[in-house]
Parts: sequence; C-alpha cells; structure tokens
Amino acid sequence: MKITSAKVIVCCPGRNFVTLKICTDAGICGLGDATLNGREKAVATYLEEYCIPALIGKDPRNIEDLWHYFYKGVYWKRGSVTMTAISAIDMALWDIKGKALNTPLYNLLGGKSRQGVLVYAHATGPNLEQMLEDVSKKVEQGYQAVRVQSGIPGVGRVYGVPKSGQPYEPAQKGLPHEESWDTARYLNFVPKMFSRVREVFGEDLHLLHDAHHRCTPNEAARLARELEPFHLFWLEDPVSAELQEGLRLVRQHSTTPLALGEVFNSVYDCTTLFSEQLIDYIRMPLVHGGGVTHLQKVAALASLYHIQTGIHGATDLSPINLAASLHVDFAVNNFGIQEHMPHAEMVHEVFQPNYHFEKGFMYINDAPGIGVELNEEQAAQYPYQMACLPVNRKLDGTLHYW
Ligand code: KDG
Ligand code: MG
Repeated sequence: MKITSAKVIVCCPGRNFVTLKICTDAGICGLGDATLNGREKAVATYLEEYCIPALIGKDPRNIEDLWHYFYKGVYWKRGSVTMTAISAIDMALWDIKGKALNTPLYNLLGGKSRQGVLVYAHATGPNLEQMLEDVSKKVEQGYQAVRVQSGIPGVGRVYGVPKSGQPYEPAQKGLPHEESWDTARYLNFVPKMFSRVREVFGEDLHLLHDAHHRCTPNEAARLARELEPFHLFWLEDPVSAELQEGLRLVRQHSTTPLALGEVFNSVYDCTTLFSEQLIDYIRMPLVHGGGVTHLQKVAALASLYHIQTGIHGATDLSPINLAASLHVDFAVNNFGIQEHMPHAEMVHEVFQPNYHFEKGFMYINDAPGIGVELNEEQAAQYPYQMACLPVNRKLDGTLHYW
C-alpha cells in the first residue's frame, strides 16, 4: 500500500479544528486530529509544507517507522507544534490500518480491557450556588465523576469558568484577552467550595478539580493538604510541571491524588514524575502527545509506577481525538478515567462520532479504524476564525509567571 495524497482541513464549527486526511492507492483514507488551540495555523503549515510532501509514496502500514521518521528525522525534536503534526499523522495511519484490516482500533491495541470507559464531566459556575446547580445537572445526566470549578469572590473572570449559561471555551476570537488571578483568594476559597459540594452531594460522587498551573509548589502543597478531607479523585495541574522536581514538595505534604500532563508532548516530560511516583494520573492527550503510538508507550511506562491514565478530552480537541482516546482507554490495563466535555451540536454536523455516553461511561461502536466520519462539504461552510487562549494577570497587573 502507498500513500497517494494527504490534505489538511481547517474548519470552525463554533471553534477551530484542524484535521489531516491521508489517502492511499487502496482507496482507503484515514483521519487524524491536528488541533492545537490558538496555534492551529502553525500545525497546518507544518503539515502542509514539510510532512505531506514526505508522506507521499510511503507505505502507511509502517506506523512505527514513520513515527520515528518524523520525530528523529527532522533533527528538531519535540515541541507542541511538531508533536501535534506527528500525532495527526499517527492517528490517520492507525485509522487506515484499522480500515484495511476491517477492525476497530482497540483490537489492534490488544483488545478491550473493560466494558465501558468511566468519564468525568465539567461543572462550572460564576459563583458557588450556580456551580452547585451545574453539579446537580451533571449528576442528573448520569455522571459519576464531576470536575468542579467556580468563580472566586473578589477575583474577576477566572480561567475555565464561562459566563453564566455559556459553554466552556477558554479561547476567544482575535488576540489574547486578559483574565485576573489572586492565589491567596483562590487558596482560601477552594476548600470551602469542596466542603459545600460534599455537604450537598455526599461521599459517593467522584470530585475533581483543576488548578490550571496557578500555584507554586508550596502553595500547591497547602491546597492539596487542605483538600484531603474531601477525598478528591484528583487535583489537576496544581503546579506548572516544567520543573518536574517541584512535585516532590506537593507529594511530601499530601495524599490528595495528583493529575498532570495535559500540556506535555513527550514521555520525557514525565520521567521524573513517573520514576519518583510524584503523580497518580497522566493526562497527556493523543493529539499533542505523539498519537496512539507514543501514548501507548507513555501508558506502559506509567503502569510500572502505579500511575493510571486520565486522558485530556476538552472540547478544543476534535471528535477524532476523543474517539482515538477511547480506543486507548478501552485497551490499556492502567486506565483511570477519561475527560468528557460533549462537543456542541454544530461540531457533529462536520464530525460524525462513533461513541456515546450512558450512565457515567462512554462506549464506542465497532466501526473499523478510529471510526469517525468527516463531512468535508459541511467543514467548508465553517471557515477558520482566529482565536487565542487568554493571558492571566494578578490583581496588581503583574503577568502571572507560572
Ligand atoms: O486549550 C486549553 C484547554 O484544553 C484546557 O483549558 C482544558 O484544562 C483543561 C482541561 O482540564 O480540560
Ligand atoms: Mg486541565
């Protein structure tokens, strides 16, 4: 089999998505997600200018070899843009392989290790009461695990907390907008927030929280320790993990489970965290973390250190990425939980998914490959619109430095 053509499709059904489509002389095409929120065109250009010309004529069945060709062969290893491009190629090749063998991707990864994939929902609100209402909604929908975020009294617009009634979407049209932050108010507020959530919803609901890299290791240690009575499923990104050693301090002071890695793009971002057992869940997404091929290796290494997966699944990653993640979730032994933020209806005019949610779990049908269809005519109805993630300033105007 040979690759005969490949193209990049950029569309904006409510938000931007970048998709790579690779076709072969066998008449089989595969799809890969290449969306890097706020930097979509950088990945599209990287693919169009450098990767696609090098893919033509290659045998798509040699996925491992092609992964290393694009990883090692360029000399400039790693980085979000490069790794997102490699991820898209990798996903599309696995999609082709599944279709060529007429089997769903999970079968090629060792088969199913479980009957359903436990997922967590997002509950948010500009204040405590509205956040509690949103938790109720998620519980009514059947979720057994809920990530809880709320506006903080005395702090303006907070990252990841949409205005009342609006869906979660941290990227805004145009250049980056500015949000505010105050760590002291945040640290005082969050334990009170979880105390209230436990009071209303009891002990059985799994609760998660994302600190969005806002704390120093010492602040994060205090937060993790003060959250212990509320038995979180995890505390996510308490610190920015460029300094992996920073997690030692957090770990030494608390038993609250820690989840990191949604911004990682290589196993080398994880080695200290894994080998010193500094985290409990690894959040690396397929789309920025080298695709199925690399995630399998990350999951395998994590399993040696009693670390489980908790793959990133926000709505800025396309349905192709979510479906591919679910195949990995089904297959790996050390699966923990999968993030689930349902895409807006408009997104499903373009991407027809093969998964569904029921009573706290997600399921995937047996369509071959990754199993998501792309409607290119519909995609063309929604042209790219520039959008960026926000920057964060402390209340005195200082750009947040973590
Ligand atoms: O593009 C940024 C989002 O993917 C991120 O804000 C989502 O933190 C996030 C999460 O945990 O889903
Ligand atoms: Mg996060």
